[in-house]
Amino acid sequence: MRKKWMLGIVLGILIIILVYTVFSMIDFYNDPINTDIGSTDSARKLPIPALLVPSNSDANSSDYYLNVQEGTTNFFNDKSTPTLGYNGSYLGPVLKVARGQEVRMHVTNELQEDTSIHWHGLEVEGTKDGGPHQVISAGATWDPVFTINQPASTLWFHPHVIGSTATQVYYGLAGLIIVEDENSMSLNLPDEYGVNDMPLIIQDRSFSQDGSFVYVDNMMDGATGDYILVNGAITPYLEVNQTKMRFRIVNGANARNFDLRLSDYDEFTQIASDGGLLEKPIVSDSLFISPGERVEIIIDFSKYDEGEKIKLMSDNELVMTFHVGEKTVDDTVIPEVLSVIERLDEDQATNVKTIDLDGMGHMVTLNGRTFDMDRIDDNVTLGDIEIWEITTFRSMMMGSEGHPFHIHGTQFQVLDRNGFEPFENEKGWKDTIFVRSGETVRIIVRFKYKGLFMYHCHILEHEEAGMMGQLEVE
Ligand SMILES: [Cu+2]
Repeated sequence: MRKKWMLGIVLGILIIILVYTVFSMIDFYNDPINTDIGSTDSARKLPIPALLVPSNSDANSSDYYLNVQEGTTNFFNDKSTPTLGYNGSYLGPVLKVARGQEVRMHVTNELQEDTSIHWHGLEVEGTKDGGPHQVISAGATWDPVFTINQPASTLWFHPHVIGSTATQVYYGLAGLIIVEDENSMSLNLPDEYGVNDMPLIIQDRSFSQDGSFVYVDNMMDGATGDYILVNGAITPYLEVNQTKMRFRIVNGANARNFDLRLSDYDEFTQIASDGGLLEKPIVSDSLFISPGERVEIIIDFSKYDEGEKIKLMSDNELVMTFHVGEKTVDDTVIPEVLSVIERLDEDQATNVKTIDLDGMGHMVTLNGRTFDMDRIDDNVTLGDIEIWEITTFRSMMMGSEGHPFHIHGTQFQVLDRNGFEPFENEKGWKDTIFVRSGETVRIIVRFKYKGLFMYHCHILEHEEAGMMGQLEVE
């Protein structure tokens, strides 16, 4: 009896290995192009997304228009790629808003399919969140109105519609939100958009011979690509003066983590995490960022000479290159105190919940089950503080490297990682936290807005496969 049981397990494992190998080979033969776009050095200038201009000039209340549209983009000189974008062919403009401002969005879906637009990291009521419950049908317009009421931060927006979030993001739907507040504007940080304050939306994509995207939702662990794109250009370059430059970095990849560093392991300074400025700057020589997460860093180029080329790498892969130019006047500073963060008190938590993230590829579960739109997984009382214990299963054979866990409509704080203090740069506001295989991360969160909200893994293929739940705050 015991032998049969063992034989069953061994056979099971062999079948899994076989399936895995077959799917890996399918990927291999799907052979993306290896167009030589030049040397390992950057080829194209970094595109800087435009600021979205409101249709009225009232500082307290503004109307913003976004069109979700199809287009083509030239990632390579001689090939055009069918893509999606907001008000353009790929990615979208930057929505720059101030705390206290009323925002009246008008989002028109010009696609032939449903979409939605989720404001990732924004603290708003469930009906304004842009999750799967706020579908914008083909041809329709969605007009949510909300008031910005959270600290200065770098947030972003992207589709969140059941069944096509991953592909719509992959084809180009994503954009940045910059929130400013009195504190951020008083600090004299680099904050001139497009001059010394730059967005870097980092993604990876694969292409076929004709230039079109290859979206391979493979059996490995989500859709990854062979090329790294920043703001929609393959490993671009940016000309910088010998000054301090602030970069608002978004991991906009579907599934891939980036381990960022400068070519010579030179130091830079992290000033913000997902939900806003850290309490104090952190000097570092590397930075891990998982899908959905944002960081703000400052690189001081004044230590370099004119003509130097500094590379931003992810492990040993080129992300982009900085071409150092002349010395110019720089009156920006990195203050020792960036913000004051109110600590959520463990003693005030009314509930402790466990979120168990398990599996990889298409076989993923959250608390042992997959997403059901008709099921509310958690009920929360408005204003309550809860502790969520997020665990991931450590697989013996093959498993996910980990899961970037995201909660909609709120920002949280990390209490501990495997019982130890969280990393220094995880001590600020977060809305997405990477939980490595076998880890337990405890977070504390206050639910300040009513409505239905999603929580899920931000590997978009895991989310689509059902690693998502919904909570109702009332
Ligand atoms: Cu996941």
